[in-house]
Amino acid sequence: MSLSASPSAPAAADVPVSTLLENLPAGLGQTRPAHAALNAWIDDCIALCQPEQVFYCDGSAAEKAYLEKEAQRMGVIRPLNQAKLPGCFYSRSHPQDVARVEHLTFICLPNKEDVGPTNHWADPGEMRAKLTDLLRGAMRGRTMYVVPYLMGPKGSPISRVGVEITDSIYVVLNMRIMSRMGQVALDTIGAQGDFNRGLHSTLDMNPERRYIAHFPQTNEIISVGSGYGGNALLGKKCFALRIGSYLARQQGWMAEHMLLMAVESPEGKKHYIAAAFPSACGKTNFAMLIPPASYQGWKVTTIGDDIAWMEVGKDGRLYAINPEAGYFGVAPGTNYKSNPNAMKSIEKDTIYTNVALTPDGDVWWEGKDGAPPAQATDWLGRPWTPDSKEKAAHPNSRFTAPATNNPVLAEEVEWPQGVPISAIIFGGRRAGVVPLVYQANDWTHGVYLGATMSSETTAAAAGAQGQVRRDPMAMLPFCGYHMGDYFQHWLDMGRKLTNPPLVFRINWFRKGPDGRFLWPGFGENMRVVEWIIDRCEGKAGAKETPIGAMPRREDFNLAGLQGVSDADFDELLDVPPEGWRKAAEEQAPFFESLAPRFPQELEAERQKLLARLK
Ligand code: GTP
Ligand code: SPV
Ligand code: MN
Repeated sequence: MSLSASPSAPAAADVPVSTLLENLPAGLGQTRPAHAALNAWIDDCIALCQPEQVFYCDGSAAEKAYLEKEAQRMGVIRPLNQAKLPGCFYSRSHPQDVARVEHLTFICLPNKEDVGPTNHWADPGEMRAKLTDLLRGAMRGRTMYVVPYLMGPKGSPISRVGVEITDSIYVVLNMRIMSRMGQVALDTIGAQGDFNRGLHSTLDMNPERRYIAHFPQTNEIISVGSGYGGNALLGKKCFALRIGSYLARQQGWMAEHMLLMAVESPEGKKHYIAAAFPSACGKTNFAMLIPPASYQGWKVTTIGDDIAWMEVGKDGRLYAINPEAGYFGVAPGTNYKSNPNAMKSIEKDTIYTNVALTPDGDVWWEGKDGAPPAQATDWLGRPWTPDSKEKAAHPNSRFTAPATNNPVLAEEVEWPQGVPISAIIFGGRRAGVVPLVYQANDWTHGVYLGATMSSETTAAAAGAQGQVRRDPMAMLPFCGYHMGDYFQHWLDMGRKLTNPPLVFRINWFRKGPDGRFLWPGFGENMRVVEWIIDRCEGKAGAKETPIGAMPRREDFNLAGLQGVSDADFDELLDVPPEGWRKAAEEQAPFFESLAPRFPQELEAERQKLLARLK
């Protein structure tokens, strides 16, 4: 966390742990919650971790001002150029703590079979014992922060509360952007309401002592050894997705890695779309899309950019809320051309992590607007120039920005009942084979499309990049139980949905033989949205293909589109039969790996596809 972390050989011991809070204003951070079970758990954590100080967060403005000042004094954040970027701060993580760590992420259930082959399993008792040892006295000389947070709109039956206990002031400052943090959460649980318990300590940031452990049966998370992103901001992937998906199956709802957008036509008709793309595959960009100039009168607004919690409404439709209150977005590639609304969202009150710093206190990353700065300081604190061989910003460098900064934030974000979803989109990053867009024949076929999704890996997780891997529903790293049971849950939800969303598959990333993206993407993705909405309204035509319904040229709005030749368009929508036969055949071992919990209905879909491809 140090801004002066040695770039070449970062020894864990060099990284200063957060020091104690000083000059604590009277009355701030000292009010214990009025919830007996919460207090008992806090006391257990204090006894175990032995902090020097405990700070109870209330989410107030006074608290924010004080903690920002203290975090600066500790060297955890530094102010950026306040004339250019008011309220913005710069932060660097430990050089070996820059992304989610899937190999160190565990689901702890008594039966190994219940987590399935796509998760790492640990025995709950053994994992708890190991982490208890690591946490014993871990906060000596440190401040322990108690961070209550509400996931979802106030008063929503779909919303849930978590409490994160952490020794990282950086985590506190991020959680207060990413969630509805403080008193509102305590008010929601009152004296005895249910809440997720999340205990987090950075320890000494040593990757050898890093574990992200989930205990779904007790609605509990313990995370040690990392201070970054989804590893440490426990409301996000740990609670909202891994624990959330487990609770959702038990309780009959859905927790998904999906953006939520509202699309309004010139006639004033609104549709809500949920879309699951894997990490760093375009959710934030799509959620903030600006329609091209030829789309006069169309309006896209953002409800969420990463996570959706959904349940069946009385009318048999699927209703969704965004549990989050901010964006933890990928910085590289974000610019005024690709995503102007994101750029405006990060102009103020934003924390930038692992980007590059310019001499005038501004931030920079690969793919930002304009020429690269003549000189900068890279994400490791080293001098950088455009001639440097290495990237200035880490590929998984991120901004943390409040959703209220978004110029196109949807008014619906606060709706307690959520928004009714017209269409679900699954999308991956695939250079070949998968067309720009096609439609599932029905819900079951849609579940099959989600279940068979694969995508090239990105910098959002530690490990090799650009390798095609299966990522069902973009949930591979986030499903808190057996993937076969998860598919069955999707099918079961379909039976409860008398008016289900239509399901589509998209791919913005298909490449031509010359290696160039065939589709311009970003704002132009509106053309695909229009076809999808017109399908929902029964207006747009399509051709039936073995894989699903696809737009013909005459069904698709190409007016004013530049840079896509007729040949490009044909290739974007090409369904190479050999490639598809191979893909369908390669699904068999994956399906078998999930037996006996793999739903036969999805194997039947695979057989039908193979028959249609003959
Ligand atoms: P997480 O926050 O990790 O869940 O990622 P995300 O799904 O929100 O991805 P994001 O929108 O941040 O995009 C990640 C990368 O994909 C960025 O580098 C974008 O520039 C790029 N990208 C997004 N949309 C498109 C698109 O339509 N076409 C192309 N070619 N690239 C895109
Ligand atoms: C992702 O990886 O899907 C993210 C970033 O949204 S993190 O919060 O680190 O999981
Ligand atoms: Mn994500």
